[in-house]
Amino acid sequence: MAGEPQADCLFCKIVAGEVPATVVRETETTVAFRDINPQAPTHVLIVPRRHYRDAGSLAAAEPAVAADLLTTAAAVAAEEKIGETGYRVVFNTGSGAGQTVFHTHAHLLGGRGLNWPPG
Ligand code: DGP
Repeated sequence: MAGEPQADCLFCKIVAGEVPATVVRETETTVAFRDINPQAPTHVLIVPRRHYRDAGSLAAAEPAVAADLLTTAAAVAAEEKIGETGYRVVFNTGSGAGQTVFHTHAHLLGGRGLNWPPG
């Protein structure tokens, strides 16, 4: 059921502490941890504690938590001191857009120049 932990979900397991991750920030509704395969000097994933498959599903069910993801991303960006040079927050949605883990997550990328448009 949407919102409930999924037994086969990697990010549910990270949220539960069952799979190790380098956690950089936790709030009541979100967990932020370093990506295992970083694409920039700062590459942090921000996930809701509750399970939704993508950003749109989360926003429809719990809009305040969707906003919390962005607030947490901004807080991590400030801690990592990437705010001045700029950073990117990305929600890959669907396998065609590169989504491989179907638990909502924002990618926070920064610490290097970022090209536009993305690939
Ligand atoms: P996406 O492709 O948008 O679904 O992003 C999934 C990201 O998750 C990808 O950048 C790699 C990261 N990732 C996959 N497995 C693990 C893991 O076990 N630990 C951590 N920290 N990140 C992972």
